This record gives sequence, structure tokens and C-alpha cells, in this order.
Amino acid sequence: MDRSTTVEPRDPMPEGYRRTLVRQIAQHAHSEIIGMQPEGEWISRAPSLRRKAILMAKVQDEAGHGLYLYAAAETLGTPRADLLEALHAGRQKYSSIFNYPTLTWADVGAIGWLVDGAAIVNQVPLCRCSYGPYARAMVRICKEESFHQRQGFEILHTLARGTAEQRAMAQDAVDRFWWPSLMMFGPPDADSPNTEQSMAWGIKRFTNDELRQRFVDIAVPQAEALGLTLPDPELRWDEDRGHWHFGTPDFAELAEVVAGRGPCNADRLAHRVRAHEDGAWVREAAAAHAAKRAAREPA
Ligand code: FAQ
Repeated sequence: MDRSTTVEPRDPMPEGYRRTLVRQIAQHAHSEIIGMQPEGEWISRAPSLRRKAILMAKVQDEAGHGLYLYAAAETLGTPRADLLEALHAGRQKYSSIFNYPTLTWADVGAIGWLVDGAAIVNQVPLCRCSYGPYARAMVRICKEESFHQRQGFEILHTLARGTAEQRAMAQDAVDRFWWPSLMMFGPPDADSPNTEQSMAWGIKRFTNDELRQRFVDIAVPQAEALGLTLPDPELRWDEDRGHWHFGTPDFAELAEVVAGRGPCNADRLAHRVRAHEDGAWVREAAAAHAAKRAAREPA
């Protein structure tokens, strides 16, 4: 594939390319809106007005990312209502990471630092993805994610320098979120059915394992700067490879969570369906308003 130009919505494209993009972009969009839940639960419990304002802005950004991504998926001819229907019926996925609970305020910091950090490593290459609308949506999303990542780091930095309890809370959050964050990159390359074709099409630029390694290499010195440890006894600098060696994530756990059997899958989906049903009157009112305006304005 010619890497210098992008594929645009009206260009001819193989059916499999279109299907793969819809799958990945929809999963990505769903992740953004389901991803509002674990942190949204902490808005009313944030420890200060400043923290509350920042967290509210972050969660709103995630709704915005969902909107850009649904819009990008719609350019491929799939209506947003169909994508949401597929999510609600369990036919489309969202990222495994959002099926873990946020037990303490430090978890909000760990999500910002590790989950947004992993998201950035995965998404920066998508800014050069072969499909124009997806690549362009990613540019703005990555800028916002990098702000999110820094706010998470700053929360943990503050806690790590606080009381013994605060420090322990920060360490516990990192201990619980480290491995699930590594799982965000997907199964190992040898068990990833989509990577080869997606790379040939220029949708993915790097494999799951390459990006996982890149993330570990970035996170290890950051953990040191925080004065926190990472829960991996195998972690060591590999002089020969010039990379951090790390242990193997529990990919059986990833498979369970992706199959809908993670700690919070049922709650997350039920909450989403309820929010959608509660919002039906807003969608109806907006559609009625748009129809009225269209009838009033000359064509
Ligand atoms: N969770 O063959 P592969 C965020 C599925 S960041 C769930 O390797 P692929 C920001 C995969 O879909 C999170 N499912 O697949 C935020 C496939 O399913 P199939 C979202 C997973 O697509 C931060 C099957 O397993 N980011 O939301 C996962 O080539 C904080 C086989 O896997 C994106 O979606 C998983 N972790 O590579 C928001 C990035 N891993 O074929 C709020 C875009 C794999 O049965 C707060 N997506 N699967 O349909 C991608 O880069 C890719 O889709 C991968 C998976 C790398 C996730």
C-alpha cells in the first residue's frame, strides 16, 4: 500500500479493509464512552474542588473522543445507532481495562498514568493510519490523552509524597493496574489473528508486542521518578536488547475479560444500556427539533 496518501471515505476500498476499520474504530469509540464510568464514579468523591474540576474535564474529553470516533466510523457507512446497538447486545467489544473497578482515589491517578499512558503509546502510530478520518481524529485525541496522562502522574506523585497511608494507596493502585494496562495492547503477536492483515493495510503500524515493549520502556523510569515499584519480579534492564525485560501478562485473564467475564463487565454494560435508555427523550427531542428546522428552512 502507498503510505504517502490516505484512504478517504469515498475512495474504493476492499470490503475486508472497511470491516476491519469499523470493528477497530467502533471498539475504540465504545472504549472511550465505557471508559468514562470507572473515573466518573470518583467525580463526587475527588479530594478537592480543583481535583473535581480536572476530573470532570477529563471525563468530558472521553465523551468527546467517543464522538469523534463514532463520526469516523460513520464515514464508513455504519450508522452510530447500529454501533451502539452492537455494543449493547455484546456483539462489539470495548477495551478490557475498563472492566476493573476503581477502589480508591489513587486508582484515578493510576488510570491517568498507566491507562492513558498505554493508550497514547497505542494511538500515536494511529495518527499515521491509512484511513484519513481515523488518523485525523487521533491527532486531537492524542493531545488530550497526553494531558490526561500527566494529570494521573501528578495525582500519584502527590500521593507518593504524602502520608504513609497515601503512599500505600498509590502503590496498591499501581500494583492492581499494572498488568491489566499491559493487556490493553492485546494478545501476544503469535495469538493475534488481526495484526498481520491490519499491518499490511496500514491500519496498525506496529504489533501488539512491539507497542507493549515500548510502553514498558517508558513506564519503568517514570515509576522510578514516582518512587513506586512495578509488581513484576522479572523486570530488569536487558543490555543486549536495549529494552526492559518484563514478565508475561496473564493472557488467560485477558481472554476471560474480553469474553465478558471480567470483574465489572456486567455492571459496565448494564450502566451503559440504562444511560442510553434514560437518554431516549433527548435524542427524540433533538430529532424533532432538527425536523422542525429543516421544514422551516428553504431547501
Ligand atoms: N480489550 O487480533 P487482535 C481508551 C480483541 S484506550 C478488548 O490483536 P487487533 C482511552 C480484538 O478486538 C482503549 N478486546 O486485534 C481512555 C480482537 O477481537 P475480534 C481503547 C481486545 O484489533 C483512557 C481480538 O481480541 N483503545 O479508551 C483487546 O488487531 C482512559 C484479537 O486481537 C483502542 O481501541 C483488549 N485489550 O488489536 C479512555 C485502540 N485486545 O477480532 C478512558 C485501537 C484485543 O474478535 C479512560 N485499537 N482485543 O473482533 C487497537 O489498536 C487494536 O484494536 C488492539 C487489538 C491493539 C486493541
